Amino acid sequence: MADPYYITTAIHYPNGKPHIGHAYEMIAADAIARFQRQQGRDVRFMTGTDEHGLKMAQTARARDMSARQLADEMSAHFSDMARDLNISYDRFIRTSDTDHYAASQAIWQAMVDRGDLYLDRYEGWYSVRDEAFYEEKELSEGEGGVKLSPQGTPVEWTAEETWFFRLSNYQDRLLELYDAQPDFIRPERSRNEIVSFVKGGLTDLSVSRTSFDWGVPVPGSPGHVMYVWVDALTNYLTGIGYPDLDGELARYWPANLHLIGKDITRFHTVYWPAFLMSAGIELPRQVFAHGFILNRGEKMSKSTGNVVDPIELANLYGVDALRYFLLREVNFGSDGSFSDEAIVTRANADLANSFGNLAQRTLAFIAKNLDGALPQPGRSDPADAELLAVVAATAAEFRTAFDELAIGQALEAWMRAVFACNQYIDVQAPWALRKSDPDRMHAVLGTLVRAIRDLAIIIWPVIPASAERLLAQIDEKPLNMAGSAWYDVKAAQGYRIDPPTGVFPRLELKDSAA
Ligand code: ME8
Repeated sequence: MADPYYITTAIHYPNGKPHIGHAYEMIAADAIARFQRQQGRDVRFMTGTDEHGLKMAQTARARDMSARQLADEMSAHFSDMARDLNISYDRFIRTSDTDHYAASQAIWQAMVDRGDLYLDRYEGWYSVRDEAFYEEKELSEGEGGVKLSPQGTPVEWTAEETWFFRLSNYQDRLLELYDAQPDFIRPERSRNEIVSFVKGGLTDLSVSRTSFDWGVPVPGSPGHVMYVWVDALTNYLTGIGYPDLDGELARYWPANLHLIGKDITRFHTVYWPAFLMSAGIELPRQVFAHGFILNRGEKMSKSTGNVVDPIELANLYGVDALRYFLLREVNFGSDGSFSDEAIVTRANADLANSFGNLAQRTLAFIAKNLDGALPQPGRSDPADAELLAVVAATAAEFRTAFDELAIGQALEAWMRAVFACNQYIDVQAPWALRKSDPDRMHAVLGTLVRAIRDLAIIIWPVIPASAERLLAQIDEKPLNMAGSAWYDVKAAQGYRIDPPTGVFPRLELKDSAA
């Protein structure tokens, strides 16, 4: 049976509509999930919405609706977006799902059984926007003397009786973990930040609230709901059947990858492993913190009014142009910026003018001049084998880079092979060979069809719909990794290429802000 691979995104707060940062995270995770499926892994891919907590409760109150109504309304925007962006998740989890309550209460009970939870009075700083507690020493002063969290959000003084988790007991074990498993936190910047945070000492964590009731009830403690991050993190277990340890959990846990944004690294690499250690559950293999997407270099916020609707961008330029742009242009793990111009320029240069043009020229030529029949072996030249060797080397480089989550590097390698094909077609000029040397023309076109097929399969995880459309023109599928046999089978079947319609339209600049 295929090797399992479990990948998750963060679950997103549905207190408003999704923004491009949410889209980016889903797209990156989807590309990784598809890549792993292509490698033959049995992939389980989960995304969803994080619906409890004070932020949701307050937003709902301001809109004069219940938190559940708000969650229902907004969560649908996230699942719609996932569908529109072609996100191939296996489960879209909502933390208001019934099975999630059972899972959260089970992990809570396991932490109680370990002796890690106790009741005490909490007094300290809380940021509703981050749903996070902070220590005085972490705060800075904003305009008008307002205290701000390290994320720049306002904090308020909070005092209530709550349950505490003995996080302070886990400092040594966490440092051992980071040491023994250097890949547990990636990239390096996040790892360093977390190691120094934990070295600085850990205080116990307040893990329940009594001032509102929109959350998972604490078992046996009326009036307390769990701190939203306790139940939120548990979603990764709910999705594979916890507390049942024998079913899907036995197969898919530990998760191979939690993909998250850099602002929530602490929750995933300090709190989450500590909760799991306490509950006696294995730890995920890796947490990767991607960077932030900026709008023309600026942080997006409702108050600045520069928040862009990802669906609008996808409608303007196409889902695959957006997917390709985000994964090609943003160095994975660092921040990156987008603008309408940058999307159009990148999609036109790489997809329309390079890969699209290559495929269109080749397939249209075959449809017209060979009546669509796949080219015969013809008279070969070392240049043919050289080109196919470049493509094969690219496939290998792409695989290695993608496996390492060096996604931008993988796409650069792919692009280099596309260039090599374009150079080949220009030098070999099959259109000039039609009359002068048809035998050679066959060999050139046959080489190109094979190269195009391989390049479309390689790029499929990133631009699945376009790659599938292109592959359909040569009767091929993205999950068929068996290389050259395909060509001979199709040729023997007498397969004919229809006059192709272009898969990558040339984009014109529009204005998503308009
Ligand atoms: O943090 N660019 O939810 P969230 C890139 N519910 N990524 C961004 C981004 C941006 N501009 N803005 C946000 C939460 N993100 C919690 C997670 S997980 C158990 C609970 C990322 O809706 C952010 O870093 O605020 C996070 O990974 C995800 O989007 C959801 O953010």
